[in-house]
Amino acid sequence: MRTPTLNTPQTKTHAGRDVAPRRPQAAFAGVLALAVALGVSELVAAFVPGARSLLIAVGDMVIDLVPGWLERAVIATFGTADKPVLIFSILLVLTGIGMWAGMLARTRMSRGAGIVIVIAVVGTVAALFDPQASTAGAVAGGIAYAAAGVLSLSALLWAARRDGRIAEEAQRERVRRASTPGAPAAGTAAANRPGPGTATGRNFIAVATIATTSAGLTGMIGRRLLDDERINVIRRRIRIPRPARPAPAAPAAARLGVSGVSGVTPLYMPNAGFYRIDTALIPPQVDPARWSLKIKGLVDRPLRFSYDELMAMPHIEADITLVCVSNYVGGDLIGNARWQGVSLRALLERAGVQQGATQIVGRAIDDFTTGFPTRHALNSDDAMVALAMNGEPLPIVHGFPARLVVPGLYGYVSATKWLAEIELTRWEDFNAYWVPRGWAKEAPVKTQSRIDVPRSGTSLKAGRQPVAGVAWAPTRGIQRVEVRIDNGPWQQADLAAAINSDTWRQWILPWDATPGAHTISVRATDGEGATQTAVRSALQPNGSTGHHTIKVVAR
Ligand SMILES: Nc1nc2c(c(=O)[nH]1)N[C@H]1C(S)=C(S)[C@@H](COP(=O)(O)O)O[C@H]1N2
Ligand SMILES: [Mo]
Repeated sequence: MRTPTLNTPQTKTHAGRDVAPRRPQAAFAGVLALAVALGVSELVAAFVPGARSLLIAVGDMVIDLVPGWLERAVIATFGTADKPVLIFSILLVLTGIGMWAGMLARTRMSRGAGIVIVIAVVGTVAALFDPQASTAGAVAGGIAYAAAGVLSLSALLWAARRDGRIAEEAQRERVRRASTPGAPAAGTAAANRPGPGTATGRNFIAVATIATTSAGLTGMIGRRLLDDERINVIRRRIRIPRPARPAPAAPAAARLGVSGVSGVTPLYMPNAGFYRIDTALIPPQVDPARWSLKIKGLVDRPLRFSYDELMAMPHIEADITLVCVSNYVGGDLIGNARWQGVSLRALLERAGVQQGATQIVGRAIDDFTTGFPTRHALNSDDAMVALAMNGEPLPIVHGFPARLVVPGLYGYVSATKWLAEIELTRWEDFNAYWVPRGWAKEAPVKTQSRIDVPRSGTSLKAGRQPVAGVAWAPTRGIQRVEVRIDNGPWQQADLAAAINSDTWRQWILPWDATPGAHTISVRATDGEGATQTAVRSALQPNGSTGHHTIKVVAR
């Protein structure tokens, strides 16, 4: 029987050939290479002006391309977790692609590299469509991504091959020794059993560790820098001037400061707890020094204001409740705040609104748009370009440095955050972001009421129990709130004093809870005498209707 030794021609040829890495190892290398590339892209996005994080750019593109119904379905399913869900999905897809790239690169490096480059191109194209990116920045980000991905993929596979060769030599060495008398014969299972050398070798572990560390570090550092640190520092230094027209202090009676009524929504929602809804995957980071607000379109004098100019103008202050059209009955996509800024009417008067300018379009830095009838601005003392919210500069997520706030209109048609332009146009000449996605073009906030105490689905002590909550009908005000227990009569609740007709109003009804299960409903009547309908309607196209109804058990 012929004994293979290191000297046989057969093994020489074999030793000369490259040993392909094992499949799982190659797949892992592909995933890791994409991770390194992503980390580098985050870092470039943080340091190169006009560059975008590839992940964010692709995510934003997905949000933009996804049909409106799907976007809403995702928001309905995942709520405000929609963004993490999107990022997670993209990462999942990238993991799959990374495994594929690694497997291809196992036998042909150029194929694996090709896939990395294709991803870089997709990311670059996504960034090029991003109004917040520059061409040079987008391309620089793409090149950095491709280079980092291809380099780390080759390094990882090189290390794996090297480990493979070392393992193979060790194997031959064992086989050679095995051919000595007393050892298992060559070709038997014992001789061919893979030795420890064929497990993931030292070189691969070393390179993979370096790759993992650098992916983690660059990704984390980049993300930290991107995540509003720089702009937040600027923002925190800004001092808000005293408003020329301050809002009157809310009457003490506007708060249900009744002891024992915990869980009632605060009259002013603190900024940190204020709901956030927008299409931006990461909130635009706007440096106020490089920002300006344009007023253009059908105006006599197109204008442009710097941040400092707006801060130096006379400010108004107003309490306005902001509501999202996607707030289902009983939902919490609503908040009340004290806003401060420049009167929208005053700005429009300076620009000179022309005849026929029936629509005001608010365009954001990220190209999101809102649109509403011009009369809402001209008829309102409180509609404004807001610069401050509850006494501080607008938080970044709420539109820093400036946003629109218009009483009585759902946010999606009016409350443009990260405002860049106000354009006057004709009603029929422009449809804002959500309109072609199936939402109403005109969207006044519907009269609604909500039970905050007790919480639905809870059990409580039988006996005296307050039922309390909020009701709103911005611009019309709340005239009456009624509560119905089980199938009893509608009972009138006590109303806290109103701040003004644009804000929500707290209400309370003392209730003698009898033991057992109960259903509690609420309905409000607005300042014009119209009572909320019981008919349940979908969110689309212009906001839900129906009574908020909860179930509790008293023991
Ligand atoms: N730039 C921008 N502004 C935007 C949006 C957006 O997606 N992008 N969403 C609007 C919607 S739908 C609502 S309800 C309000 C929410 O404002 P908030 O996040 O400050 O509560 O912002 C509006 N302004
Ligand atoms: Mo909204």
